[in-house]
Amino acid sequence: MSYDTAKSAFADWGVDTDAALEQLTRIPISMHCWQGDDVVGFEQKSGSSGGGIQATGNHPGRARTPDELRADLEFAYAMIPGKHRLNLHAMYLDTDARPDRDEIEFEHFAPWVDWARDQGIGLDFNPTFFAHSKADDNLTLSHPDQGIRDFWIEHGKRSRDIAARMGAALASPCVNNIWVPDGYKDTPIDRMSARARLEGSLDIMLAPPQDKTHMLDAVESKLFGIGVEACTVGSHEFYMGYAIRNGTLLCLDMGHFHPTENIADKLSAVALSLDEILLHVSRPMRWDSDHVILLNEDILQMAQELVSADLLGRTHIGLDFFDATISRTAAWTIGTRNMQKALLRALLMPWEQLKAAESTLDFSHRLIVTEEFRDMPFGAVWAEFCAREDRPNGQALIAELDRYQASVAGRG
Ligand code: RNT
Ligand code: ZN
Repeated sequence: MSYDTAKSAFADWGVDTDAALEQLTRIPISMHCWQGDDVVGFEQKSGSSGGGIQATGNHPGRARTPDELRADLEFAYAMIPGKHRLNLHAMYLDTDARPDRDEIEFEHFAPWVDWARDQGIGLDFNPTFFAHSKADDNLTLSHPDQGIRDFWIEHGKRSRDIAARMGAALASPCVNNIWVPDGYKDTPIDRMSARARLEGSLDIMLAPPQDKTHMLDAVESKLFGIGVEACTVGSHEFYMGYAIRNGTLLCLDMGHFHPTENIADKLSAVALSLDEILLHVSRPMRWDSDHVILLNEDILQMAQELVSADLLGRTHIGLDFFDATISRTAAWTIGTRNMQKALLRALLMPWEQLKAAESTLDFSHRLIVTEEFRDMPFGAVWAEFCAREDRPNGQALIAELDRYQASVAGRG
């Protein structure tokens, strides 16, 4: 179907496809560096990521150096319409120095900042509280040992400074997201002390004032992880309260809740008490498995809530998945494009009509419209978006993804 035919089909419902496309070009998605190398990082250490997170698979082509990772990212961005961001973790430093986590400096990330400036993209950042001998017990900021807590507090403070300098250098606020793996494999008898220690450490870490035009603090909760099945110190209730009291962003990771919970439903609820939200869009399968996101009902509902509740202006959309059984660049491309496709579909809904039906309790009409809309020609509008943004689609995209994967498959 041609774009013009699709455009008039949507116009019949009072939906302006050109306005939707225009809005979609202005929604940046923060692409996570860690899909490119299976969450290994560049600290030249052996060992797994730890902290209960795990990339499984050994498909050829994993990026082994910052240069390889940047090349792969450049390719992926060239497959994705629009301008996006890069979400870096502290363990992805690019330097010959070997600073420990409590010694990292802005200079260790300077090549990333120069590259981001050249690409015209913004950066987001994360302190790395896992894959380190001082995190082997799955206790960091809540560790009973003051010395270990101080080590991680210093890492967190330095990460905030680095994030602020990245934001200033690129004239775009850098979201610095704090996730710690802290928890207990078996039932603890003193949850309160652990949570009080986490709160105390966060308070010290976040005390130095930072300019919000350069850096935004975010905190990420979790239900459980492998090895911390009985108790996660930084639970949802813990961080929701913390974020509201301290004015930080709250990060909602779609894999960090009970499988029957609807994460889209949480957006409007937390948005009433928070200025801004960070999303880790992910696809849990049976656990926080971080599968590549599909254009499925969960993602569509997230996008619909962002649009219907008018939250796009105060939600930072980040991705968090890592699959090592497929091409890493295809994973980034497919997942990021799926997030965009979901946003496009949400922008193309007849919201006035739906909201009018709901407010008059005409739930039959609401159901008829949402279900009839499933057959609308979203694909033709997406194809137009790719054409306007000079990005491949369909078979041309597959050919590009295959070609690039073949070019990196020889990496050791
Ligand atoms: C872990 C969290 C966290 C990590 C990244 C690598 O369960 O989701 O966001 O995935 O920091
Ligand atoms: Zn996450």
